[in-house]
Amino acid sequence: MSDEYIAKLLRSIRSIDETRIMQFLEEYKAYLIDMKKYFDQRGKLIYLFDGDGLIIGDIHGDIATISILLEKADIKNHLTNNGKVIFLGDYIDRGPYQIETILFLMTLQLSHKNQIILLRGNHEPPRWLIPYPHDFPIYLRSRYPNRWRKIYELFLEIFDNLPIACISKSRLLMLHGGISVKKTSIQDYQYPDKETLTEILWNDPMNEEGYIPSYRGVGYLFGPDITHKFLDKNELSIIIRGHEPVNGYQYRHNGKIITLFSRLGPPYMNNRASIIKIPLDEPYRKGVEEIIMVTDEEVKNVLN
Ligand SMILES: [Mn+2]
Repeated sequence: MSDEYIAKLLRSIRSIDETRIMQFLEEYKAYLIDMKKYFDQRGKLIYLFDGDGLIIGDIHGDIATISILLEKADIKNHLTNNGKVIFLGDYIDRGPYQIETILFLMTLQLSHKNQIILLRGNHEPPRWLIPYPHDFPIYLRSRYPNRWRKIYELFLEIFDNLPIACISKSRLLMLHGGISVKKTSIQDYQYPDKETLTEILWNDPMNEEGYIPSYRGVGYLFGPDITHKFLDKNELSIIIRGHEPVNGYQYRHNGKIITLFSRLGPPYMNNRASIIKIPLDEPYRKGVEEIIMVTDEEVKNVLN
């Protein structure tokens, strides 16, 4: 990694060893409970008012690609200029670097408490809805053989306390999967019941009107009519979400949904990964967003 800032953060993860991790996770949990001090947080919903936003889709343990994307976005400068960074969930499961990835993101957040948000993905699961694959506890067990159960337990508590959606002054809605087809008011996202939480973490857009049960076995697929009604009713401009393996990014529902996918490598077939930079405090119109992208070739070249 060329950038000194990222390299320094990555070095600081290594100091979170078996003796330090429990203390680190307790600190992080306390921060989540305190988060109202730093953001306008109402329940599990966060309101953001100013600066540019850098928004990141699924990472699933791909720490190399996310480091390169953050460097490309000049994250150091972005943070100096009061920029915000919103991660859309799915930090773990798949690949050998998932523990490093989530600790890296938590470290980044704790060092910029009023600028960085980690939203919950379906792979940061409630105990009653574990996704497949969920190899995170297996990696914890091999890394921390003596205390992995307690460590996993703490992670699950942390996941339960992560916010699930974020709204900007420009009325962008950021979340992991999709909007609820049953609860049509954004107020219902503040203290979601199990069903609503499931929908937000698992739903996907589809091209047909209406909604149907998802092929994933959990949640729904929702049509452009549902998206347009929801945006109108809640005075929102656009939805930015992750959850689906697209080739970096994809516009859906007449440009009202942007899907971001920010990792590379198997089992997915994409050869580029993207994040987005977008103003949070001026009205959205198509073209204000800047898509920052890397290809698998570029990542290979940096690593070699
Ligand atoms: Mn997902």
